Order: sequence, then C-alpha cells, then structure tokens
Amino acid sequence: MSLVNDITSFAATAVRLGRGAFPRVTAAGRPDPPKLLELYDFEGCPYCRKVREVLCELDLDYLEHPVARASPRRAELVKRGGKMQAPYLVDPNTGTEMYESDDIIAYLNATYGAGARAGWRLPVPRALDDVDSMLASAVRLGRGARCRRTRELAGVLPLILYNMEGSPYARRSPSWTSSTSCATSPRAAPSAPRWSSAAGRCRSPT
Ligand SMILES: N[C@@H](CCC(=O)N[C@@H](CS)C(=O)NCC(=O)O)C(=O)O
Repeated sequence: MSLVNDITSFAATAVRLGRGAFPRVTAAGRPDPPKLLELYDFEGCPYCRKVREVLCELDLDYLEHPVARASPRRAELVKRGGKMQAPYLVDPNTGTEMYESDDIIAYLNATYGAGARAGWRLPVPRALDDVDSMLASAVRLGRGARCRRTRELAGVLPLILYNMEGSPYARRSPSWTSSTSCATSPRAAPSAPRWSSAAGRCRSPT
C-alpha cells in the first residue's frame, strides 16, 4: 500500500505541475502576519488544494481545521460560516472570513503577496485549474476525503507540521490528518532556512 501511496502522491504532484513547491515571496521579504491564519479544508478537496498551494507559495503559516466528510469539526464550520463548504479562510489579522477558493486566493495575494502573485505563471482559466485539481484528487483515489474518527480527541494540542503542498511525501501526512480529523498546524513554508533551523536539515515533512 505504501508503494501505491507514493505513486499516486507523485502523480498528483505531476498533475499539478509542481504547484505549491516554489515560493513567490518568502517570510524574509514580507513579515509574517502577527496572528496565525486558519483554514477549514480537507486533503481530498480540489478547491482546498488550490488554496493550500497559494499559502505555500506565499510562505504563510496557518492553522488547519480538517473537515473531511463525517468529521465532527464540520459542525464547527457550519456554526462559524453558516454552511458546510470547504475551503473556508479565517484571517484574524484583518477580521476577514470567507468561502470560495478563488476569492480566498485573490485575498491572500492582495493582502500578503507583497507585490508578487502566487498561482500559475501563465493565465490558466479557472475552470481548467479546477479540473486539473480534481484530476489530482482523482489520482489519489479519494485519500483524505473522509474522516475515520467520529469524535474529537480531548486535550490534544494541534500538531505542528512543516509541510509544502507540492511535495509528494508531505501530502501523505495531511491525508492522514484529514482521515482522522486531528487539528494540525502545517507550516506552509517552502523556505529551506526555517526547516533547517527547526529540523537541522531541509527535508519535508517534519
Ligand atoms: N466554488 C467553491 C466550491 C467548494 C466546494 O464545492 N467544496 C466542496 C468540497 S471539494 C464542499 O465543501 N462540499 C460540501 C461537502 O463536502 O459536504 C470553491 O471554489 O471554493
């Protein structure tokens, strides 16, 4: 099963042409927002993938609330935003909360792009981007789309994951968290220096 996991994860990276692996702006060129961004999402969701890629490309840390199907966290999202739809971004720095992947991407670029723009380098139509991201979910055979845990884990602090959306190996960990609905705090940082200082080497996931 591990081989299938590796092959499908590499295939998903190839389908997305390495999106989410290369930063357009780093925290060195743009101060980190004082408060952690929060994202309600799940690994198997193609729209969520687009947002996670941009978070990586803008080198932004975020607290992830995995809301895969059957996750008990879904009720929290409905209470907060009014409906069950992922992705959902919360930015406590500006008091902004929003649904819709393309709106979230535009907001992140405008607020944290520091003059750069995360996304495809060529003008790829949104519909094509969506289909391509759906294809990436399809080659993963539905991994990270359904939560296997039906109750919250009491007293468990958020895990910290040094991650990047474009890494086939990093993808495997969020698949697991979406399946079990543990809170994670992925550090969406392709920047090697921060990994190196935390882990002693540049390797993801940590
Ligand atoms: N137009 C929305 C579509 C979002 C969407 O359809 N998300 C799906 C997951 S991929 C969803 O939340 N479905 C409801 C559910 O899973 O219960 C966007 O671009 O963000």
